[in-house]
Amino acid sequence: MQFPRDFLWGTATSSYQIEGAANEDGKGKSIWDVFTHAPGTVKDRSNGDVAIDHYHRFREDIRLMAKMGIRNYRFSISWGRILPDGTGTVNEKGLAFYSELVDCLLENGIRPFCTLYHWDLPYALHLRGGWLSPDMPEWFANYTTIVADALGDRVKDFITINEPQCIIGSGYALGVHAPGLKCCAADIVRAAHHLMLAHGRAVQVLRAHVPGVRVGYAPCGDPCVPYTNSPEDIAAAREEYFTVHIDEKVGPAWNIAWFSDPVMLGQYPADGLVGYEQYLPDGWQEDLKTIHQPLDFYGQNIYQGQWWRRGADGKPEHVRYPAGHPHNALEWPINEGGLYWGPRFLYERYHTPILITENGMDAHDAVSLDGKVHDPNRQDYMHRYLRALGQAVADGVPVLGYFYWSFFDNFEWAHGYQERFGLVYVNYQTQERILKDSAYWYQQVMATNGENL
Ligand code: IFM
Repeated sequence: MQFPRDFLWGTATSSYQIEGAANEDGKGKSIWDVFTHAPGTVKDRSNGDVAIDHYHRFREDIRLMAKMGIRNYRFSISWGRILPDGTGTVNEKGLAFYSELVDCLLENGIRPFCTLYHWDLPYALHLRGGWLSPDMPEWFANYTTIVADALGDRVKDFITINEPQCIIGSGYALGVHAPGLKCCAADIVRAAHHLMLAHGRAVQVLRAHVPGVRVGYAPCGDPCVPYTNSPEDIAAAREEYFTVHIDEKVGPAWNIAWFSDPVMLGQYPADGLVGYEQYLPDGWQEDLKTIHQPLDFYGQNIYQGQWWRRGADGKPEHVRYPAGHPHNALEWPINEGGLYWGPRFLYERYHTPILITENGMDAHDAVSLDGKVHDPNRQDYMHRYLRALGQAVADGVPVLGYFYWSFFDNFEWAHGYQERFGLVYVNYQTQERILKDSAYWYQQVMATNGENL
């Protein structure tokens, strides 16, 4: 497959999932520190207190990345390491950690991509209302200013918020992620609006404080994949992908258009407004000007895909997977069409270059008798998905890069440590790292710029 010469091959992680050192060097508690210690929140009763101890091992971890040929690395910052109370006094040790991390990446020839928010909200801000508070956009802008001023001389690539749908959907609607709330649709709409306003404020801050910055957003959601390549099915899948269904229980929590149209087009989708305009805070139309900031790339996390076709009644119709359809360890169906149609539909709608900020496969990996970790399913998954992405590129979709989730096995939120997404196996007792077969395979993909796919 042919990928652009400057295609960004990379891997991604997030702070709470790898760092550990939950209570060290002045870090404040995040909502995940509190949530994981409450009974019944995590499947294997684990938490991120130690995780893979990256906080103490980052130098060797980065050397491992460099050895593998990784040239682009997406990490996130723990807001509470820098501002233990979310606002107010800066914890210099927390800032120093990220500054050293960035230096180490650059020394190893790795370009840092910094995500400002990957779910670990300072608990102190949650107690002040969290995403339900209209003050969140300014708290986030203040935090962004501190990060931009500290790292912006070396980091030029920023992602504001990771998976807004998951933050609101899992954390505020279903209550399965921190902070564990089950809000009504009115509060969900309000929290989502504050989140998008926070994104817009962060972009303004980054542009003002970081010369030469490139900035994007990283939403998620399963692409609708046409069941056949007929024009009818393609149109039905596109229509469904961007439709907002009115749901009085979870509101627009999982929707693509609701979370991306305001950011990318400066307007809420009209079909969503029919049900949800009543819940938007006063002044929402004015806020759209702040929410809608020009972006350098549109990031998207894509793992799965759902089949859709044109039904006999003329409406989009969901096509269920047959028995035995392949899926990952979390039961997510494998459908590589998502990495073709997702970028294609998103580019058609938002006219902004696409960056695949996450894609990956989790499995029940284990160390074999030969001491290696053989993960042919992950390799096959990546091969299929990357071929689909290469086809999107060949068909004219500007895709800037691909970040595999995740470099390491790590803490998978409410699922704990049972399922593994990494290219690098981690023994959670000894903290030993072992490159899986897929890591060696991905090394070749990166080295040949995808020509071996
Ligand atoms: O581990 C998560 C990550 O934090 C956000 N995107 C999906 C990944 C796999 O579930």
